[in-house]
Amino acid sequence: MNEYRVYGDMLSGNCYKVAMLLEFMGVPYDWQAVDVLAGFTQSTEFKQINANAKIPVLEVTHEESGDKEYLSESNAILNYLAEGSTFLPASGLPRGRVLQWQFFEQYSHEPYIAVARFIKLFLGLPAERKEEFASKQAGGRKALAVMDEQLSRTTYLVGESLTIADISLYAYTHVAADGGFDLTEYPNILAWIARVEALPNYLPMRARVAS
Ligand SMILES: N[C@@H](CCC(=O)N[C@@H](CS)C(=O)NCC(=O)O)C(=O)O
Repeated sequence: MNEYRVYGDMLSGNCYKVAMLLEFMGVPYDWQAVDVLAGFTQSTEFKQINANAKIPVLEVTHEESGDKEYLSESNAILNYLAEGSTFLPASGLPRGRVLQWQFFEQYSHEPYIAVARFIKLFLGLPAERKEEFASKQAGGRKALAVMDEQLSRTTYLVGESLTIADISLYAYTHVAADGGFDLTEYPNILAWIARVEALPNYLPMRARVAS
């Protein structure tokens, strides 16, 4: 079996997605904590494994050769790891819909909800970023409404069982309050969050964060 190491920060939803999937799949992995605020992602050393200087990065050590390869972009990592499992439909429209939600997450959800959360929670809402924080609210609410509508019709985002589409969107949605969003306006999202959290091997975001 290949060996996996994840370079990440558990408070980053993009990194947490990867840990969440590995736990759901019961696949062993090593977690390498990276401190973004301390600037490690910008180091020459780190840029050798991701020229784009961002976490998460998955390190894959091949069983036979011992060679190491690296994969970045959280949703690409989820697709690679979930291949052949119940978390990724094998083909056709269900597979297309997983990708639909993952592209939605990166373009219409994360740039609003994750960025608002970063400005408020990590930077403490400094005066010079208050306008930017406010500008994220409408887009974030629109994304949540789109999800809530889908979840009024299906148990999970793509049908009746959990896929990596849910993992991609759960990561920042369940902590959207950190970015100033009121999830009580979205009852179907709240019910979906409770369903995800009741699944076997569910890993809470704060599981590996020192208190
Ligand atoms: N599209 C990327 C986004 C990754 C990303 O923005 N990572 C942040 C942490 S959440 C990061 O590493 N920031 C460090 C930096 O930009 O210097 C993904 O989904 O993996």
